[in-house]
Amino acid sequence: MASDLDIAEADATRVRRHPQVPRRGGESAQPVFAPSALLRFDPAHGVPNVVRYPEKFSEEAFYTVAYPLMHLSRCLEERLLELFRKGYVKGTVTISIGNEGTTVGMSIPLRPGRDVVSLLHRDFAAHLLLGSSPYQLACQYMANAESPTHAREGNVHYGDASTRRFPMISHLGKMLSLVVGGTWAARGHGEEVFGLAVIGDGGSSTGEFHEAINIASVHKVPVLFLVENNHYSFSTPTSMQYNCERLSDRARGYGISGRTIDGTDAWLVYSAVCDALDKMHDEPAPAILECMSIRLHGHAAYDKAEYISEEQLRRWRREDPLRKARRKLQEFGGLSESNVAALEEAVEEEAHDAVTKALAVARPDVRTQRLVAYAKSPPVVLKPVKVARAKTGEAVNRALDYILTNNPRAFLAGLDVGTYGSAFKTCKGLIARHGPRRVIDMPICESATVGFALGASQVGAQPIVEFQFADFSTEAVSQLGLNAGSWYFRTGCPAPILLRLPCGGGLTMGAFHSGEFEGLWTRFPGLKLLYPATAQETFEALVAGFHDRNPCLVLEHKLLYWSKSGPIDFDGNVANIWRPRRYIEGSEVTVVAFGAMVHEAISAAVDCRRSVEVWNPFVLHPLDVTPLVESVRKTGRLLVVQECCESGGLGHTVISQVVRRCHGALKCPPELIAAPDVPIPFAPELESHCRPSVENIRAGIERMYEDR
Ligand SMILES: Cc1ncc(C[n+]2csc(CCOP(=O)(O)OP(=O)(O)O)c2C)c(N)n1
Ligand SMILES: [Mg+2]
Repeated sequence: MASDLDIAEADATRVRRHPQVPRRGGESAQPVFAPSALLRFDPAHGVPNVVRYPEKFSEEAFYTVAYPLMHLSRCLEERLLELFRKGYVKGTVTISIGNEGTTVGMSIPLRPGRDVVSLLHRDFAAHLLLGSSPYQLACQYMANAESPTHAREGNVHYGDASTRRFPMISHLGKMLSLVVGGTWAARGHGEEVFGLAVIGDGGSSTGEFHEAINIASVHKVPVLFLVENNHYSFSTPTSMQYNCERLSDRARGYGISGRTIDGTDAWLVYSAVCDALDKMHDEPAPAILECMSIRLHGHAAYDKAEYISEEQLRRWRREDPLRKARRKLQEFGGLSESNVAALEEAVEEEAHDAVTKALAVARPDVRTQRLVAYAKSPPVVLKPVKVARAKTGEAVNRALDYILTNNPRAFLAGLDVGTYGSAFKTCKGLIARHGPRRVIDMPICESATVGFALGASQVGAQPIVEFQFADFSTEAVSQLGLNAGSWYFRTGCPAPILLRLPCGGGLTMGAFHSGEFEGLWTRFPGLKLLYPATAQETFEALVAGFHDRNPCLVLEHKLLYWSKSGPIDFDGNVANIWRPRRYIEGSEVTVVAFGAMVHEAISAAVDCRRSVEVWNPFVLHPLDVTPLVESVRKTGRLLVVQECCESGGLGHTVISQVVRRCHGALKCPPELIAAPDVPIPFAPELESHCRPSVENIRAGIERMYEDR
């Protein structure tokens, strides 16, 4: 056990002097200043050896770490800009020159691999502080064979998801909710962690900024929302961006604290971040810290910033955080000009070496690069489940209960899924059995809810998200389709999230509560999509989607919830779930249908003078049509039924994929039965006119026998 003396000593060292720092005025008494020791970037461990929270630097020691890093960042970025102009770096280069004070100050306290972080496009130095070497960053910008994203992403779209430094996507604001989810989940697992979510003055206008802060505040998640306010969003001045005095004023509206500081003063930023972490430590809650920063360049390499006056630029140059830090280093460290110059020379050499080494690396080789969108899922065998008869909605409830019972890190989030039991009552009783921490009523914010789930999935949680209606999943197109869908491809880390979409028409709910959207969601590589039609399939789809290591959407047709029932006999073999389903065997016509249309197709087939085979692909994405092709080779006729409008569904894809593989077997052109290309009408007469019916299907089958 530690003695009182040990504890007193430990307290005394909490505010630390860096061992390399010569004391004020003591330059000659110390060994020659050793900058390379301050900038040790070991690729194995990756992070510079600096004091992290809760330990704190003294101001004097702070600059010995901050200044070399700021200088290194600037040297590297200037070099990368030059390489962009020469064609070695592609894409958009948005550099952080002018923002080094904010980005270095904010990231020094954070614990790499522990705190959950999302950085922005002006945070180059923060990557250096949180685990990337100058060489790795140079390779990333050059998109070469050693790029840490395997050259799949470029420049600032970079991080390390495995160490909780989530890589930004272009869509500003979208990363904020991931930090909230990751921090929430890690703390739920008993970890003492904080989140840092960085955003610009422009990005603060996005809906996700509001959604993410709101969730964090409701759930008391200690995330610091740090706004890098550099007065411009590309060319748009802040006067055209918002109408409050300070962006930190918005904190009041969320019931949290907010503060605005000078972001060109690295020590001030560092101290403010440490203060915020202290507060969050005592009482977990988010906060907004607005750092008034500057941009000493155009928005990106191509932008000459002609919209900023010379006078303004002159003022900003006087505020250059690097020059300020240099002065402080000299003032506090008592370093002579030659000491500082030696330090800078060593830093410049470090930057030069990294870039030179990266320039020598080969280009990525298309023959060896495996461009894979999906994470592999190991085979899982689970407890079997047998239920004599269950309604489809009950199958949902049983599957969710089964998942939550057997997976302590699983949680369900959605609108009204708690006490109310969700809009269609499929979640009834789950909150009573599993508690409010695992069955969570979310605010209305579909995009941030998906982001929250994605972030949580990165720290070992197993999220299930219910969209109240599939129609509202359109709110999360960028978050789910672009961010979650490409996550594995970009980061190499799986993103296991189960997403439930109660969908479909027939309930007289009109254009905004009746959609299916299978055509939309199959647009995104990296997502999986299942569409069950029976109680058994529904149970299986949810279990399979949950155990998959990719974001997996399950379409649940609302009409089937309480109108159709059947047995559930799950043998526990998850791998076996991922296959198309055949309901009726036949020899003359292959009918392919999804969701509720399966039941219409079966009715049409049963009472038909032709021998009809009915299939459901079940896994709509990625689609494997092999069994359908075999069926069409046998029957020579293909008819696809989809509930949604002709141009919005998957029918054309099924037809094209099948026909491309067996067109020689076809006895007549394939048929597609779909709703007309109009929004789903409200009145029952109009809706049922649009929805494909048993009669439509039967007529479609007969058309295939007509002499055309
Ligand atoms: C949602 C979205 N719309 C448009 C863009 C294009 N874009 C990239 S950076 C940028 C300006 C961002 O301004 P700000 O948030 O203030 O950050 P700064 O560039 O000033 O650091 C814009 C409009 C984007 N990335 N995301
Ligand atoms: Mg800005």
